[in-house]
Amino acid sequence: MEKKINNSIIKLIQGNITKEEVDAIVNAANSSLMGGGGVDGAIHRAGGPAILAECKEIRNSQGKLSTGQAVATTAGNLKAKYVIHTVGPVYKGGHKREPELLASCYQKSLMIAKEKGCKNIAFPSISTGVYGYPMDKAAKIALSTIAKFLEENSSIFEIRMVLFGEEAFNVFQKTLQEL
Ligand code: AR6
Repeated sequence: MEKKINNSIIKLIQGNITKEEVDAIVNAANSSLMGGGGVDGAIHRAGGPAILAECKEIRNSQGKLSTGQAVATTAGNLKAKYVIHTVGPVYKGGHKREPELLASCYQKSLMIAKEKGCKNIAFPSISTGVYGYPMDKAAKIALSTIAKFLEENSSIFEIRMVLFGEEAFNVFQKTLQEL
């Protein structure tokens, strides 16, 4: 399933994000930047120690990464040039600025990818695992933020949302159809 916006395309893919061959892979990290489970664990395992080494340097120079912010590192052994680490909000009912912070993750990651000259980028569904964001609400925010970026910027040509499992894929598909 895909949707064209200007000269760019949003693609929905069901699979494992570490297998994507794109310029940038986005990681659903935590503020420590020291790795974790879910996508974060999978990216560090597949990408090797070079990613954590650079995360440590960033941590030492800038401190923790705030929720809604993003930062790029090498992609190590992954078939990408960069991993863009972003920290999604923990879902606490939706009234603690979660929607705005989740939108910021997509927006900031896309701005970094643009600055780095990336032509394509793969996102996981940020915050919808350990951080508990309801998939339907997260899908609306993810896809509308990406669409807005593509309406305003023409430098990134392909944005892939890589969904883990059929349920997530179906929710994103329905949301993209309604966009
Ligand atoms: N490829 C694509 N999607 C995946 C993969 C994968 N390999 N693995 C999981 N998902 P999560 P969060 C989906 O928990 O909610 C970590 O410990 C998963 O099904 O990875 O932002 C970090 O260190 C879910 O839909 O990220 C943080 O502490 C989505 O990716 C914390 O989890 C996000 O799930 C961040 O939690």
